[in-house]
Amino acid sequence: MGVVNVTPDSFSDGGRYLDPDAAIRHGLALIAEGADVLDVGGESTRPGAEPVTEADERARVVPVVAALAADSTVPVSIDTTKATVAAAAIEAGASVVNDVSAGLADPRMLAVVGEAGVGFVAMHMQGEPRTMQHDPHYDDVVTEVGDFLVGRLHAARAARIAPVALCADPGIGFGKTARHNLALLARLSELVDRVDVPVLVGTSRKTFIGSVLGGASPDERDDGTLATVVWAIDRGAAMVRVHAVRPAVDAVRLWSDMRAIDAKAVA
Ligand code: PMM
Repeated sequence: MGVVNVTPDSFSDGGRYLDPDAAIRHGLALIAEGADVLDVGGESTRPGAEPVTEADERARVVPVVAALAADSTVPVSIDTTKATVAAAAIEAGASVVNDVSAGLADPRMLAVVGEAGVGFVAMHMQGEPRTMQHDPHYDDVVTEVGDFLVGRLHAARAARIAPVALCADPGIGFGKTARHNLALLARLSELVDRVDVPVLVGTSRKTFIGSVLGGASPDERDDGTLATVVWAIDRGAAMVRVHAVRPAVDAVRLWSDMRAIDAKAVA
């Protein structure tokens, strides 16, 4: 899943693709690099981000979703917590709604997705973006994130979202310390086994990678991101959400060939 942020303030690429034409060109470039899904977002969810109005968010994403859905063969996902933005993006051609609040931020979200018959990504977050990094706490992060996701998937099914249209995401960096994120990745197989839907993992350029690497800036985190991409896929993730698509595609291709070869049969 390639990230297309149409925002002035996302932590890793804010402002680069605020112009719709630049965002569309970027999305098409990510497809050429091998993206299987494009995730278009118009509201930054970085820690401390201020909310945007529904009208502003819609104006940012709809032209980009419409152009990418018309010009490309890959599904377009809309990264939003607002049901009206999701509905407008679906109308413009989005076939997946990626909601970092798993349908909790807007009481109409699950119904909009269920009625439209599109895909839904339910992500775990503790708190809300403005304050989520103020001292996040868990007794057992992996169990609690798993409990949350199981509950939200149940709510999604109750809203008539088809079981095959669902995806779950542990929400790396959303109300979690670096150790929480590392624990979620270390025990990712447990989550994959618990939720009976494909798991999406988004580690790309996140702060915990900078922390492990001694303060690397977002632009310096793509190499570290790759280690987490290969790890997540190896532990059963069905999809990874990344900014730099080509290196991730190459790394997963190598992982796949190493895994497939019958080494004992090679002389
Ligand atoms: N991360 C961000 C935004 N949306 N959606 C899902 N499902 N999972 C994520 O990990 C996720 C997301 C924040 O990253 P960005 O600002 O680089 O888009």
